[in-house]
This record gives sequence, C-alpha cells and structure tokens, in this order.
Amino acid sequence: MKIVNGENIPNLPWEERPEGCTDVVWRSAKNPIITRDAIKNSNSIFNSAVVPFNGGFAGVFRSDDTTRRQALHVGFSSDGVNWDINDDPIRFLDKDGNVNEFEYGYDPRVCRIEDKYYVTWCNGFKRFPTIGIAHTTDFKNFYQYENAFLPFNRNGVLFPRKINGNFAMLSRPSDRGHTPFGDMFYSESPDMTFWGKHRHVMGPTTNWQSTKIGGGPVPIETDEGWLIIYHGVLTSCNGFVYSAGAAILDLDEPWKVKYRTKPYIIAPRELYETVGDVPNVVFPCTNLCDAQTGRITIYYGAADTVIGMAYTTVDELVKFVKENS
Ligand code: BMA
Repeated sequence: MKIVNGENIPNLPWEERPEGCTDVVWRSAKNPIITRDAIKNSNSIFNSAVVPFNGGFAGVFRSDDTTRRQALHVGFSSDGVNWDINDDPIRFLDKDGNVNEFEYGYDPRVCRIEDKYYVTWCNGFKRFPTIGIAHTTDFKNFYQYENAFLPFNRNGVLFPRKINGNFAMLSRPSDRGHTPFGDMFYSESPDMTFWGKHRHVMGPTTNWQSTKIGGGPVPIETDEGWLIIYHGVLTSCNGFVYSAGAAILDLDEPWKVKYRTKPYIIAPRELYETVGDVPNVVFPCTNLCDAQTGRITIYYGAADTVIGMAYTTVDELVKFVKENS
C-alpha cells in the first residue's frame, strides 16, 4: 500500500500510541486541544478544518458565538496544536471583491487542489442548509462560488485532485432539521460551479451507522483507493450518537466502495466527547497525512463544544478497514 500524491508534513503533530492501547485510532493526551472559549465571544469551537500552510498550519474553524450564530473563523499555528484564531469571522467575497451576505455557516472542510485551498461548508441559503464553496490562497481573502447544490445538503467534502478531468465532491442530501436519514453521494464539476454526474456512494447500515452517514475529512489517495474517514450516527434512547468509521473507494470511480469498516474507528468515550452542548459526538473534519511516515493526525469536533486530535497511520488504518469490512 502506497500513499499517492502525498505531501510531506515534517512538523505534523504526533504522539505515539499509548502503551497497552490496541485501538486503531488513539487520542492525543492534550485533548481537548482547542477549548470552547479560545476566541472572544465564542460559545463553542468544534468541527473544524486544518491544512499545512507556509511551513506551519492554517485552519478554518467553526465557532458558535454567544448569540449562537454559527460562523467560520481563520486560525494559524506553528505546531498544529497551539492556535491563534481570529475573533472576527471570515467575510467571503464575490468575484468583484464585494462582501457576500453570510447567513450562517458550519462544519468546514479545507482541501488543497493545485495552488488553491478550497473551503466547503454547510452554508445557510435563505435559511436552508446547502454546500458553500470558496477558495483562498493566503487565508486572508476568500472568494466564494455559487452554492454547489439546492438545499438541503450538508457535509460537502472535495477530493484533493480532479477525477475524470473534473473536480469531485462527496455530499449528503439532508433536510432542514436534524435529518434522521442520510446517504453519501458523489458529484463532479468542470468549474466548481456546475455540479452533476451524481452517483450514490453508500448509505447507513447497522448499529453505530444505522441512522445516517456523512463525509468527514478530505480523502487520502493510496494505490488501493481513496481512504476516507466518515461519520455515522446511531439513534439511542437519548438522541443521536456520532461516531466515525473508514472506507476505501475506487480511485477512478469513487462511488464504488471497495471496503468499509463494520466497527467504528472512534466513538464518544472521553468526558469532553460525552458531555457538552450536544453530548456523544465525535465529528472528524480533518486528517493530515504525512507522506514520508504515513502518519495521520485527525482533528475532530467533540460534543459540539471543543476540538480534539487523534492519530493513526495509513498502513494500520488500511489494514483495519480491509480486515473489518
Ligand atoms: C450535525 C451537524 C454537526 C453536529 C452534529 C451533532 O447535524 O450539525 O455540526 O456536530 O449534527 O450535533
């Protein structure tokens, strides 16, 4: 198994698997690495996206403020662990440089494709959720595109390169509420504006992923296929429980699922995952993968309140997915 088109991230945050731990994904001892009050007027900072940038790291962070407005904020870090997040939310620009209306936005992902960083997020479109897209090159100016789809849609996750000559995205059609259903779909676009060639990828199955599923971080390209981490939801007598699993999708036809985990790879267990604004949520939006070592550092929202980090390696995760499919 080989990583394809990977990036070397020599300063990737990393901690070895704790002694005695046999889990395929293990948590940082520093969790939560970002607390709910890390920026002015924040109620919570959680499902967020991070990329290597300028020798350090940049991120787009979801913060709900003390009015409970959901907005996106830029942050920078030299080590990926200690973050300086802007108090003011991102002001997305249209192609003429005017500031766009921003109703609400949450659950960002950031995907580098060639020389641009693309942000996708759940964007309020006349009060209805759909997929917003913007690009930046400097994490200062963000240029927004048309919404990718009609409402209702969430969890738009771009692939890090064109597939079949087109940009490619996973998404999860939904409803205007908390969506008690949800399958992952695949779409292509020649220009980030017009999306089509829609394909069904996968739907909920049993137990931890029986209610709905949705894309997580940006897919990692390997010679075995696209390695993806996704979230799955179980409806308990006390509400939704958000866990994460992994799958391997065909490289050229990513709607074809080659392997998919039966067990979860991480589920709410620690206090900061089980207690918070929304208890029992782990929601990964980032996996940084160092091509040199195959190490993967996952950033995930915990209990819709804080951010945690967790680790695995490409070799171990691919092995786990194949053996537990
Ligand atoms: C989903 C999204 C996520 C959130 C999750 C659990 O529908 O709103 O942002 O983490 O619910 O509340």
